[in-house]
Amino acid sequence: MVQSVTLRRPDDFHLHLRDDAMLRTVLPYSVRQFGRAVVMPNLKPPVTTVAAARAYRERILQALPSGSTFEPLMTCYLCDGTDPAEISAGFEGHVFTAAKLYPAGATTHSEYGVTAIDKIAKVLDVMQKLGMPLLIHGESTDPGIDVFDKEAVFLDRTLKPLLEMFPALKVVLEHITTEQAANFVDADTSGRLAATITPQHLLFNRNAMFTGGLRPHYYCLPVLKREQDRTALRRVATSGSRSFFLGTDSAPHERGTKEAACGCAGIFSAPTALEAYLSVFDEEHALERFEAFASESGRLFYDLPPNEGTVTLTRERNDAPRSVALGDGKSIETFMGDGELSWRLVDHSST
Ligand code: OTD
Ligand code: ZN
Ligand code: ZN
Repeated sequence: MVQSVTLRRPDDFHLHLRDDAMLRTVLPYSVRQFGRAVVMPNLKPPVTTVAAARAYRERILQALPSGSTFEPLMTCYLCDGTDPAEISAGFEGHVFTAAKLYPAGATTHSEYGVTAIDKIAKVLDVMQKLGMPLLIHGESTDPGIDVFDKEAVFLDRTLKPLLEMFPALKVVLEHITTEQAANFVDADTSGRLAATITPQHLLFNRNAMFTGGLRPHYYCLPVLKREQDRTALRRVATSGSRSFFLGTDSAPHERGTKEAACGCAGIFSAPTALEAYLSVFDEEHALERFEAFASESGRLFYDLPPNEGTVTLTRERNDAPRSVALGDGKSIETFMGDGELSWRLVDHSST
C-alpha cells in the first residue's frame, strides 16, 4: 500500500475567504496547502469593481502568514449593470483573473446577481475577446424547480444557449454536483469548458444531511445529490481529464448561523480539503492521477505557470480539529475534522 504521496503544490480554484476576523482565521488553512486560490467575490457588499478587488486583495495579502508566497486570484461579481469597460480594465490590469456569474438568488449572497443572460451579453462578449474565464454557479432560480433538479435544468435552459451564443468564451461550471453536469462537461471537446468539484460532493451523497437527524454541517449549495451523481463525479475527477479540477468551495460560517432555524449553506473544508480529495483518489485506485486534478489541469485552463515546490501527504490519522475558534466563544465546524481522514499533509516546501 502506498504510504506517501508527493505532488507539485496544488491550487484551489474556488474558495471563499470572507473578510476581517473570519479572513484572518481561515486563510492560514488554505495557505498551508495551496499555492494560489481563485477567491470568490460574494462579500457584503459584493466585489464588483476593480478598486474593490484591489482593496480586498490587499486585505488578504495583509492577513497572510509572514513569508508566505500564496497568491489570491481575484474575481468580479457580475451584476445586471456591470460595465464591460470595468471588466476589461480589471483583466488587463492583472486585478481580475475571472468573473463570476451568480444567477440572482441562487446561493449565499447572490441577491445582486444576474437576472437574465442578455443583461450581461456585452460583458460576455468582451470576456470572450479577452480570453477571460466566466465562472458559473449553475443552478436554475425558477422557484418551480425541485431543489435536486436545479443544476440539470440550468444546463438545458441557460448553459447550453450561453455556450452557443459565445462559442469562444472560456467557462468553468463551478462545484458540479450531478451526473448530467459531469457528462456534459466530459463530452465537450473544445477545451474551453471545464468544471470544479468539491470534496464533499465526491465523498457524500444527500443521505449525509439526514443521518439520524438533520445535519446542518453537510448543507451547502448546490446541495448534495444522489449516489449515482457522486459516482459520476468520482469517475470524471479521477479520470485524468483536463476538464475537471480542484475547487474546494470552502465556505465558512459561524456555527450558530448554521445550527439555526434557517441555517446558512456552506461547508468549511479548508483545514482538510487536500486530504479529503486524496482519500477519494486512494479509494478509486487513482493516486497517480491526483496531481493532474490538484496541480495541473486547473492552472493549464487558467494559463498559469506551474507552482514552485511540492506538498507531501502521508497515510496516517488526520489530526485536524473538529472546529476552529473565532473568538468570543464562537467557532466554525470543520469538514471531516477529528480523525475522520486517514491522510495528513506533512510537509510543504517552496524550493
Ligand atoms: N455554496 N455557500 C457559499 C457559497 C457556495 O455556491 C457557492 O459557491 C457561501 O457561503 O458563500 C454555499 O453553500
Ligand atoms: Zn456557487
Ligand atoms: Zn462557492
